[in-house]
Amino acid sequence: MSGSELGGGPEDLEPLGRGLVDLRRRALQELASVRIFSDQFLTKFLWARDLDVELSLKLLLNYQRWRRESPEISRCLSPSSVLGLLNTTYHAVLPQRDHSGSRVLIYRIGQWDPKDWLAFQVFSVSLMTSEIISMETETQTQGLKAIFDLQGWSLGHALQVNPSLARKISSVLSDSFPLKVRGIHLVNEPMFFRPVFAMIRPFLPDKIRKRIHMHGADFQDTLSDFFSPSVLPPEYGGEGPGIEGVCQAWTNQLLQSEKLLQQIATHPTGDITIPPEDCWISETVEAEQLLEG
Ligand code: VIV
Repeated sequence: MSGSELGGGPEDLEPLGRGLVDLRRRALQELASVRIFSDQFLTKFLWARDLDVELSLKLLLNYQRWRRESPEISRCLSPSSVLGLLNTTYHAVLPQRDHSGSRVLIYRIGQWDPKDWLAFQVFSVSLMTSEIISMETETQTQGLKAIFDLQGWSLGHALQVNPSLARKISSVLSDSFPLKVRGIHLVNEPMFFRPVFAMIRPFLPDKIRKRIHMHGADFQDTLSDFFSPSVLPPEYGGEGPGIEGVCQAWTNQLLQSEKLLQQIATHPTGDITIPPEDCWISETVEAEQLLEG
């Protein structure tokens, strides 16, 4: 018997709708101080876990915990504060998705001068981009692929990636941010990047490990097995728009999102469709309610 024959009841809703009902109930149970979650917000967690409610709930709880435990990154989402880094053409989201609809991100680690920018500031760039692209419906279902160009990786970079930061990197890659990581491609990685990778790898689940590809210096031969030339900039063996232009365009996109990112950073749950004061019961409000009641 199909749901529509039964009439009424949540079994009538389509899978996403049913997931929303269940996830909201479970999430409000687990997070006692939160009063409300929007459909828009919960949808990100459901798609990131293919509508599995228990896995989505775990991801939502991990996201909340990650934000709490990494305030130096999660509370400082301000593109203008890292404009100097962005202007070095460190990062871009390519204008075109790949053949499967995944977003394609490029990080040019060599553009990051570790004397000028601390690792948590560099990390915040990734978090800002992640927050923005995770609002896109197609990205929610098709995920992302990231290319890391490690040309210029130095001891100065390596020294900034301590075990605590390595843990934070592996957390967001595996189960603390509502985005499907469909591929990580390292290009131009030098030999002495290996010890840093060895610090991150043990914390990654097998599923993600299998999606990490090391292409080395001859990356042009193998990167094209994963990305069609029409998508990639010429600097990465493609025929798309050049890297400088795409970095500048994404920097502009980030700058235009300054207010939005600021809201996310200061919001108690990150669900900015709900006004912060309506979203959770703070201890002071609870105390006031007790007095009133
Ligand atoms: O931030 O889906 C040692 C991805 C990344 C994210 C976030 C999300 C995400 C794929 C990362 C990748 C980059 C937030 C949601 C982990 C930030 C990294 C910042 C540090 C400071 C860069 C240092 C260089 C790394 C290079 C290799 C990293 C790969 C093994 C991922």
